[in-house]
Amino acid sequence: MSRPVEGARLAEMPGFAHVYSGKVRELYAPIDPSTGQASKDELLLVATDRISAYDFILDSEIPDKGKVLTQLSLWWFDQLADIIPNHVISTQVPAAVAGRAVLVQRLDMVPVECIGRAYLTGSGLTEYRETSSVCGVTLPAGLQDGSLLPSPIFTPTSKAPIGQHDQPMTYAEVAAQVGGSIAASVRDLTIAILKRGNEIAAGRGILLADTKVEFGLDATRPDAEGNPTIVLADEVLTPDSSRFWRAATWQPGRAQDSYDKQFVRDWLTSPASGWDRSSGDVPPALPEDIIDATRLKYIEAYESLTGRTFT
Ligand code: Q0Z
Repeated sequence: MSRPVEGARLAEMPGFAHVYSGKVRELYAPIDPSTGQASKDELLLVATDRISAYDFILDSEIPDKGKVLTQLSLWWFDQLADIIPNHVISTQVPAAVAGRAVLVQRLDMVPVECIGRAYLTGSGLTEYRETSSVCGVTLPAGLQDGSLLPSPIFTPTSKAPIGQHDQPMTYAEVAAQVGGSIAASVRDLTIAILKRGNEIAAGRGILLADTKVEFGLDATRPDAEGNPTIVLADEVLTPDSSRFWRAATWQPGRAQDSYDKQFVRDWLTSPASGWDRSSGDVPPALPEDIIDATRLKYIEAYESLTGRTFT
């Protein structure tokens, strides 16, 4: 990574204890003023303006990216509310992180990256070319990069430590790890979320090729059989958790342009950047015009999907 995540932490967060740094987000726990102890029930999830490309966190930030993605996630949670409850408690957060943080219910996380794919690309395409299947799901012959799948598939991965790549799992492996009931639920929920996402996005000129969702368990809300309630956690259907493609230029048989990061990728791999992707060197900082154009892409995605103006 091109710089220590530690140095990117957000200062001035009295009343909150830093818990964890992700690649582009930070996790804090509210401190109970009466006991001085970090809460065990709530977390503050903060989206920064950091951006990754080609598996590097770049030195440049994209202004407003954290706000746009947080507001988009919140909008999607509402669109999905009839499918699954979500972890959001409040958007009343410290001024330092206004608009890009949410106070959430701390859950027992299901230790599986739940990936749904509506179109074939990336690691799914690589596995398909080697085995005619993805995560144990057999697919028809003749699919290409970007092909629409006959129906959305569940291709879970095991969570790997930061910096390492997640490993594909079969559905049977998920069931062995979390039990058959939770496995069937997270599989069906992942596909239902991706289907709803695409139903809504299609009318707005955007395809959601695939998405990663995370679920948590709320044992304080048992269902009729005594099973914990499954809750949608983390972010949902954002460009950081999903591949967004422009419907108008979708064309199977070639790599699709990324809706949000294409200017970044094109510049990094152009002679203008002076960067060699295969060198192992960290990528250079982005020029201002690439930063500005990318910021506008995130805002455009938010405004197209939600029909709202980003402020
Ligand atoms: C999410 C992550 C990061 C943001 C843990 N509701 C929840 N309950 C318990 N744990 C989590 C959540 Cl969302 C949880 N992550 C991923 C890391 C910033 C989200 F640094 N990890």
